[in-house]
Amino acid sequence: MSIDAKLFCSRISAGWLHQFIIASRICISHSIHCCMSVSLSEATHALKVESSAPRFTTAQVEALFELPFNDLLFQAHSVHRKHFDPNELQLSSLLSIKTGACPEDCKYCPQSARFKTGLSAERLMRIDAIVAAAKRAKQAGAGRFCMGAAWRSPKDKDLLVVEEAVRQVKALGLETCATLGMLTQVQAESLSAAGLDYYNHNLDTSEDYYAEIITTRTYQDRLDTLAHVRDAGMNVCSGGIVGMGESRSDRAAMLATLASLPTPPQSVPINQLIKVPGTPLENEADLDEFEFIRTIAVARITMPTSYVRLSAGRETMNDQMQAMCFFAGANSVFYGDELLTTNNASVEHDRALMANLGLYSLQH
Ligand code: SAM
Ligand code: DTB
Ligand code: SF4
Repeated sequence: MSIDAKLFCSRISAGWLHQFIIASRICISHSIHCCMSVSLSEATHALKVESSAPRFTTAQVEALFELPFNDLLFQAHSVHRKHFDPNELQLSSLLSIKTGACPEDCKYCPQSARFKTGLSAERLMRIDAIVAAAKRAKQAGAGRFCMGAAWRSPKDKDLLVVEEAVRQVKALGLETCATLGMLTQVQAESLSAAGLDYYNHNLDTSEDYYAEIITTRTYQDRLDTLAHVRDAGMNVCSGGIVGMGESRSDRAAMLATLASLPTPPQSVPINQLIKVPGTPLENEADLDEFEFIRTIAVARITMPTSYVRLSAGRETMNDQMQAMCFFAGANSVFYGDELLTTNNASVEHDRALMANLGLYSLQH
């Protein structure tokens, strides 16, 4: 090919790319507009909008990922400022109330009984011990307390214990959250009646990549649990894990699915895989840091009124990386020295980081 022909081709493709970016911006801002008008009408009229058309297609979300980094961050931060105080962080503390020996085969999870991770299994904690931990979390500055159990789904007798814990934790003035596995509609209603504010149940990845990660329950099972939680009137906390070997298209598909739920989740945790020795994903390659920040930014744009939580993985992220995630629209973190069974960024470090960045905690 002659030099002129090469130049011609590169101009055509550069021009095409430019047109594509402009077209996708129009299309994306249209989607955002639709998405926000649905959310606003929901907030104002408390109506449930059950739309069959997805708010975002995977292709639209992929187009966001493809934007030049600065354009993506600018757009995400603008959306963020429109809906939130950009210097406010929601702080949630985690407690593993029942640890290990889980029958499921989630390849990332140190608590699956199928992998030798050296974790010692523990029974469901006593209510007084759970409440004591919640008091410490509140003292340290948390606004929400999230109780996690390594169950496929809770037994009804265990649910009674969790419900009493929810009542007592709530009485301390904390918001409550639980993540206990799959729920039936009746179980979701029972937790809601006990006063549970949020239920966490992650999609974890795209529908297509899901079978690479978990075989003991289906994607539809997860969507069904989210529907039960939503229908029981609780807030949904649902997100996923990145860095499990999935493609950008998988990350886009997961966010498109979350953003297109009948109501987008009120809270969206984005976890970076913690590579726990003994799990099948222990040697997974690191995800590029810019790609992680892009994922946060795209979550913010596609779910403008949701809290986006910079979740697992902060222990190994430097302050600059976390600051970029906050700029990109993350406005919630897990706060406390531990996650469920692994270390989190320490409270001491987080206090210093928040002071350094001028961030303050959301007053619930
Ligand atoms: N057993 C319940 C379930 O699976 O729904 C609740 C607890 S489970 C540990 C909650 C979530 O923690 C998982 O859905 C996953 O997103 C996240 N998680 C578990 N192990 C992780 C890891 N190694 N790295 C990042 N996130 C992880
Ligand atoms: C979520 O999305 N991440 C949290 C919470 N929801 C339950 C759990 C992270 C777990 C990290 C591995 C561990 O500590 O066991
Ligand atoms: Fe069990 Fe939950 Fe871990 Fe899966 S993620 S193995 S269901 S504790």
